[in-house]
Amino acid sequence: MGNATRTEVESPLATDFLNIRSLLSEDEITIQEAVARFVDERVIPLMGDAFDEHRFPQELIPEIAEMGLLGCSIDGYGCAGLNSACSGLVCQELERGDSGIRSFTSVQSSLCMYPIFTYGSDEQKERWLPQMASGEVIGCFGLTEPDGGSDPGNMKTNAKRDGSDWVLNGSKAWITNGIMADIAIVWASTSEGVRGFIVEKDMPGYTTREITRKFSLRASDTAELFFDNVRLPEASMLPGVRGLRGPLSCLTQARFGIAWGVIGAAQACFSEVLEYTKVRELFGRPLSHTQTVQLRLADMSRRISTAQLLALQLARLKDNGQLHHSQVSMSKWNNTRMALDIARDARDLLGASGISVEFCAIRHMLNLESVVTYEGTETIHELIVGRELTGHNAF
Ligand code: TGC
Ligand code: FAD
Repeated sequence: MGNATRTEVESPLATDFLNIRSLLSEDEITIQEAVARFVDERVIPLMGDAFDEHRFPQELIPEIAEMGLLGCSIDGYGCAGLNSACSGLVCQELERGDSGIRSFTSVQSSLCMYPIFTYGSDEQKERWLPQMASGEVIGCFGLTEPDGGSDPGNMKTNAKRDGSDWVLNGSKAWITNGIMADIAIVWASTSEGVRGFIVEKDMPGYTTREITRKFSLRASDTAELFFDNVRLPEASMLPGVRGLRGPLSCLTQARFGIAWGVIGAAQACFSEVLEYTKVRELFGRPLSHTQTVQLRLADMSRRISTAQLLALQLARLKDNGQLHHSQVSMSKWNNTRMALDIARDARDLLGASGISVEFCAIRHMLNLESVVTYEGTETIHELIVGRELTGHNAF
């Protein structure tokens, strides 16, 4: 640091107190900066209105695709083949804009392109992945059912063989991208165990219904999916996996992205409130000169910093092939809790302004109420870690 004061050093303390940037490669920094610019210039200016209007900003999809952010960790098929830290940083920057934008990208990349790439036939990969990378085809992922999302092993949606076809019946609830999706990756119970199917929008018997009037993730498309005797050719089934391991392995990818993404939401809230406390004068001094306010700011910074280290270690384990899904669970749990607590506290420090669309804290706070629930609730992740530690299943 030389003679520079802490506030004069190059890295912005609000977002990188521990200089995590020094642990990143040139490529990782370049990708992060490019996505950060896009989020600052194109995403943040429209998110308040999109949230207020309960609208997913679909106009951003071509730009997100153009930047190579869809399926960015896949090698080939028009995808960027980035390493895990890069794909995490992409999520972090996008979620600094809004969890809805990261959700859109996570679902497309981790929950739709990943299973096609990992479990799909060559024909399925050739047919779908390039169009999904370019944003021409949008996907959604149907695992959760109305009767209970935490226990997907209890799924009622089923597919039965009929000649060389499958016939799909059932429904899925709370499905991100569900209305706009051209294809749905649908997980169904069969006589061979759980299997994944690529269901196309126009297939007879497949319908969707938008879930409206949400208080959270308002700038995201959420839907119910219904399957009434949907006839699927054998070629629609993902041949490479059977059993719950299929969908759960996709969740590991998406949970990894969330562990990174929520850092961005927390950084947005923290940066905003840090600036606010510098200019908000009460009792004859700026709020930031007050001890208890500094304690709260210091605590936010501590929690963001530890979440960053955790996420980076997760990425390095992933690239070394050493990552266990329970480690992803611990990180999704820790980092989402961190972000939600910071968003709530930042909202409070903003006073009445904190409930205005002009400030981002309440939008992030409300979004994070979904993030703490989807991709496995906080309790589910605690129990996954508990099971790993004790060897006993307590679900
Ligand atoms: P369990 O016996 O534990 O596992 C069955 C098989 O799966 C394997 N496995 C995993 N593999 C990869 N990654 C994981 N995370 C895995 N978890 C388990 C396991 O080894 C086993 O394999 P095999 O070969 O031995 O059969 O299964 P269980 O029925 O006891 O369930 C365990 C539990 C509760 C942890 C699981 O059901 C669970 O994770 N529940 C939460 C469900 C969930 O997270 N749903 C998310 C839906 S998608 C979503 O929310 C998208 S939000 C999108 C957005 O907008 O960003
Ligand atoms: P439940 O499973 O009914 O849980 C209710 C409560 O019970 C929770 O607090 C839970 O922690 C607790 N609980 C459950 N089991 C136990 C236990 N054994 N011990 C103690 N407590 C327990 N799903 C998809 O498949 N695809 C998507 O794209 C998708 N997008 C979503 C988008 C949004 C905005 C939201 C809100 C959800 C989305 N989901 C999606 C669904 C999400 O994954 C589920 O909501 C989540 O898995 C929890 O399921 P549930 O809502 O049915 O809650």
